[in-house]
Amino acid sequence: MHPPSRQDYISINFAGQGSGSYNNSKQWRRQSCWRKWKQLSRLQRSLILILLFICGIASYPAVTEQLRGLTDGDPETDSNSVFPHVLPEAVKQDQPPLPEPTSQRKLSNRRGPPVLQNRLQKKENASNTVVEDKASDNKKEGEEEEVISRRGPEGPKDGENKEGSPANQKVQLSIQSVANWREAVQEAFRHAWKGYKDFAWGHDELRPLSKSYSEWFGLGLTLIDSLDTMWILGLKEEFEEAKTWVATELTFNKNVDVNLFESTIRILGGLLSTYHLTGDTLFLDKAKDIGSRLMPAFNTPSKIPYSDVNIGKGTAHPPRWTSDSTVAEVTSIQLEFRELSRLTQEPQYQAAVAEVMKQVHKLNGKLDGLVPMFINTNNGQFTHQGIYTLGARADSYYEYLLKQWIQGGKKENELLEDYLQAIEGVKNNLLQKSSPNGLTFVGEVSHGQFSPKMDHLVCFLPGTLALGAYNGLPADHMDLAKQLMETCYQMYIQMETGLSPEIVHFNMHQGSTRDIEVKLADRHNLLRPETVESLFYLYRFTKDQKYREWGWKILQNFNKYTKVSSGGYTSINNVRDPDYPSPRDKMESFFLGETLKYLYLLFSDDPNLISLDQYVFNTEAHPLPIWPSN
Ligand code: DMJ
Repeated sequence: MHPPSRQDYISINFAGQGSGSYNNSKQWRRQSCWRKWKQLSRLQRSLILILLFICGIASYPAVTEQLRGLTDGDPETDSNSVFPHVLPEAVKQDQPPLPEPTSQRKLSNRRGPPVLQNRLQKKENASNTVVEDKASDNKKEGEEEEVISRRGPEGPKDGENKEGSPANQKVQLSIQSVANWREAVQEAFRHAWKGYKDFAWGHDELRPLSKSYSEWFGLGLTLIDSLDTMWILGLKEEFEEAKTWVATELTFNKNVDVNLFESTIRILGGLLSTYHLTGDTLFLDKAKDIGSRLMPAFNTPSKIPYSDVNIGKGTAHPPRWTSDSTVAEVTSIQLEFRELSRLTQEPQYQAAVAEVMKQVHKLNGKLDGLVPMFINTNNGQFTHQGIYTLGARADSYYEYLLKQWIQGGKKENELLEDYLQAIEGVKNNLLQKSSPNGLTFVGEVSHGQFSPKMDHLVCFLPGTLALGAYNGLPADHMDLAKQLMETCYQMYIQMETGLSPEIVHFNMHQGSTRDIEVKLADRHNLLRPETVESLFYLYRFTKDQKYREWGWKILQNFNKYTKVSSGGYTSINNVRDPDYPSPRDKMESFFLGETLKYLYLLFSDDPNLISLDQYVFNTEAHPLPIWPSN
């Protein structure tokens, strides 16, 4: 194993050692120039000023042309301006190609105090209008050709951009920019894959700094999670070598405990979707193998599954300290097991997961359709009641209500009822606005008390709401989706690294100076996908280019602060310190399975590349087919 080396991080600030002296010497130089200037006669000073003025006019076009070639013109994406750290040369070369600069891009990229942003944007919006902002009107994907937004000749329309919020800003992008962004995602994937291949091949997760790996289940988790991403991104060579590993090395006949939920969404989901995309039965055979080995988890007194299964021994158990399972875990394995039954024509998989939904549907202890976080595997009742969140331990329950309904052809009414009721529950109990800028956010309720805490995990919700609205659910779900999307983006862009922390707290009292606070323990970023996932849905349904722009900013920030030069990306501990974000030395499998896949699809111009009329994504971004109606 190689020890971690500082040069491995893209984000290390070598200037940190001497930043004080850099500032001092600059100040000293400024003072001495001023003294010399004061010693000149008035005539000398006037002559110098006139000369400078003439030189400035003469060189203006050349200078601007030159700058265009060097930077995208955005102080934030220009790595040495806002974040004054020094990047190692080798790492700089790893940066993806920069897109064509456009005036609108520059406007939308501005960070800084939200109040100031709003003021600036109000002014800018008054003079720059881009017309295309197609709201969701339940058009089928691909029915209308995508229009890249263009500046309208007629100027601003009535009602456009009145609020001046970043959410209402219109963005124009060139086709070339977006093509470059797709390439940048492919490049990021290749870079991540290189690290995995060089140091973690066949293991669960890459540890990019120590150039080693970590095992969770010992099943090549990253490789399996990445299969369909490689297929979608068109990385054929990489896909073929991974497929060879699956064919020759992957075995589930192992004496290992795996988590039912994690192995279902990542392994079973990954194999099923790869089977559908490729038609290669290798993946279906492997999916059947892991699916049947997970079934002992359902042998409990209540039929609510245990959290852990030994896939070699065929035994299952709850965690050592409790007989409870997590609600999100037992209710977010349904898409995969239902699909396995459909493909194999063996009903036991679907029956097992349907039983869980049936029981949860009937349970007492919900708050307006919102579920607690734990359920007991002996008596099938909710436990530790009183906490209601859309974050960890409950999140994908809501997502899978909607997605099962879509998967099954919108016939299963109980799923729809539970979903609609839960969204009303969110609106009535968890939705608030922050101060001073009125960002809409989803908080939590703990024993009757509202807490303005929001996990990054909750950022799946804008995408899910938008998907529901696209499938005919109330239009106000789309309005809420747009508001929450803005909030999730602000969770990134208001941080010094431009990357979201794991958890934020919103200010609600009048007189607050900033909307978002982050506690010390919550400052990490695990390369999670939820925000870019939602950006993908919002873009697909609205065709508003700003969502792509936001995704591009996020990808750039991942590249700036989490990319490891020898290969791979790393989770970081501190999104508030651009000089030393404190890498964690771990690349989660969902970075390849989800984050990069959603980014690529966000930048794709082909609505038929995983059409949302044909596929529904599981909670690990593995697309599964919507069942044909008969
Ligand atoms: C993934 O495993 C899935 O997206 C899951 O639903 C939530 N946690 C991670 C990503 O954040």
